[in-house]
Amino acid sequence: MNNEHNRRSFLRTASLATAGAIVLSGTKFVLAKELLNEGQLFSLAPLPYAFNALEPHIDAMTMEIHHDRHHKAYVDNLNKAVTENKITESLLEKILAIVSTLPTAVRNNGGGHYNHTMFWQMMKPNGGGVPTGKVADAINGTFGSLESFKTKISEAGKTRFGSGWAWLIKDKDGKLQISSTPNQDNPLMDIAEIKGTPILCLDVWEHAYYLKYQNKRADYIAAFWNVINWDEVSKRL
Ligand code: MN3
Repeated sequence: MNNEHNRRSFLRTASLATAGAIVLSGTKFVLAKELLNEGQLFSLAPLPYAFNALEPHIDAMTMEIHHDRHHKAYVDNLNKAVTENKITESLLEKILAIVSTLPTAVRNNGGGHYNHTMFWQMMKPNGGGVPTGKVADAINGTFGSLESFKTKISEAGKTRFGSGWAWLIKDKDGKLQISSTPNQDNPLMDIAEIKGTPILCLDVWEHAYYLKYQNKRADYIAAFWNVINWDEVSKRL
């Protein structure tokens, strides 16, 4: 399938979508620019806590570079890609669901923006500890114990070759599953091997840990459990 074929398929999808949900055509570039002027493109939210708030587990310099440079670059490049490709859909989830029909820049940077926005929420100062209530019940019910669950997510992160993410997702049958994705792919994408709603995510790119942990990804993953935000996991469950 060539790009032109993919583009035509996408246009058909677009025309079937709810009016105004997706606008993509050669004549709609002006609309994309209008949205840009109105500030309707994607934006980088501030980190919800101070850069040093996760010390000593995740260091301040890593957090600052990770948020202000890496995440910002995904947002800037996503905006460039949606403008160049005349995509005015503002719901990132909808874009990710048809990402196989779109240019690679949308996949990489749309995923990068979605994943990092979620990842900042996955951690909090004085996080960690053990989950209670429905999270504890769901984890114990599916994985047997918290320790077994943590081991499985950690393995998914440790064994992801190169760069990527580990996930806890809820699949279409409501079943919890652990998966991992390469690069900035995520379980909302139509190209994902295992699809579902993201409940928990863990960034295992080197930029997430190299300054403090160098090549010791396992140590970084162990530290993540000391800052995990179980309230956020609960909200997403
Ligand atoms: Mn990252």
